[in-house]
Amino acid sequence: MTSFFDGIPKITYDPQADHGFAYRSYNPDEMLMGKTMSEHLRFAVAYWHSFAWAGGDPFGGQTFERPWFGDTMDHARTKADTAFDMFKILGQPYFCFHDADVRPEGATFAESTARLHEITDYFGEKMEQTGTKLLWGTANLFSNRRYMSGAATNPDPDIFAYAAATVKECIDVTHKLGGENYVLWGGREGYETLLNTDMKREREQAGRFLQMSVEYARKIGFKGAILIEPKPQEPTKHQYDYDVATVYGFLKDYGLENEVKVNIEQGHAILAGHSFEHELALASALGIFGSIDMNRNDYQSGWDTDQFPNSVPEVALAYYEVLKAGGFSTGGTNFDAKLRRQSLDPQDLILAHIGAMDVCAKGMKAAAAMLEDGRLEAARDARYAGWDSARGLGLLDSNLETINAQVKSKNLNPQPASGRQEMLENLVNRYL
Ligand code: XLS
Ligand code: NI
Ligand code: NI
Repeated sequence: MTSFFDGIPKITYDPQADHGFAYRSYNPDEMLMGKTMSEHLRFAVAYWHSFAWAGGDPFGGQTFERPWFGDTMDHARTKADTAFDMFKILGQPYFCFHDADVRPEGATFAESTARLHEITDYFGEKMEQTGTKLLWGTANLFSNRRYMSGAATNPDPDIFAYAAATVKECIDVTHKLGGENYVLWGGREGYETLLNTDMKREREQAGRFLQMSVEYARKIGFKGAILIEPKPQEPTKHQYDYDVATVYGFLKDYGLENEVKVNIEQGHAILAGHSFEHELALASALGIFGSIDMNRNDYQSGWDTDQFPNSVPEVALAYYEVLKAGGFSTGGTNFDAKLRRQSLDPQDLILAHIGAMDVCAKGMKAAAAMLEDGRLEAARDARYAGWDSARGLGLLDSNLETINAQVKSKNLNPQPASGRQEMLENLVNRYL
């Protein structure tokens, strides 16, 4: 153990604890609908926000002081040691990382790559010792200045090539560590101004880049899911992976709708003008639901503030859609969330995760109760019952002329029925 978390005990389920270092709702072994809570929720810690982010905002730089901040491989190992100490304390099953979070950038591509392989070998040993698994790996194709005009969508083919070469290495290390998914978030795949942008060309580059990534992952036998993470804007003014519907259209265009799924982030859904549950329900309806990033935005500032979840009703509605989609298979609940920049202390990092896991556990239990009760689904089924009748089923195979003749001959005069929204909302509130 490093000394960073000294004095902080291993967190266990203890609803009566008279201190903050206990789970009050998250009992990993508790059974719910035939699975343990740990299997339902599949929690992951995001390496970047917890261990690489220094507390900056647009008006000020670093507020956090961490012994692993620095650009040597020794720093990278101390960072890994501390990260795995935290994983042991929290006992969450998974973590996620980008290449740039875990190794210092080298002077050349070859040096960066060698460092990535070296540190991920070190991860491999630690994963074996602790039992922590990799939910997903990804490449950071947005922080370095070379990516200021995009990675796959860059006007310079050499930058496309550099990004493609980097993704190959990141898929390799994700595969090596038994990662269950590989994520692509198009951080700068979009534009700032149409005045200098050829949108048609950029979209085609992004489509081919994704095809190449899928081809390579399958070629090396990577069995995990490949996920796109939609986001409408930030950092670019307009991003091509705007939301689930846009991503689906893009996947169809490039023949990838059966190969690629989505990693849906709560805050990104809000930025796109949707609710989180809308994005989840749509992904499930389209057959591309993969995984979630469970971090919220500040509703007043309208920005991707990456806060830990703390609203049980919001989380419950999201997990209701996850359960209806059949639950997670390769996916899980990643906390792509960072502390507030005034939360300087080691204990803040632990408390943030404890709170988030408890909120998710409460939300998951409420969602399961809503589903098991069955009244919400029964009301929905009743609303569409006409479509299950012979007449409803026949209608979609008919045509306008036949339908027109039937409406006239039957003298049809349909009457509207109540949608019962308030009744359904009241029902939901009984479980929260
Ligand atoms: C940024 C994204 C990012 C991805 C991984 O807004 O959420 O953190 O999850 O690159
Ligand atoms: Ni985000
Ligand atoms: Ni994210």
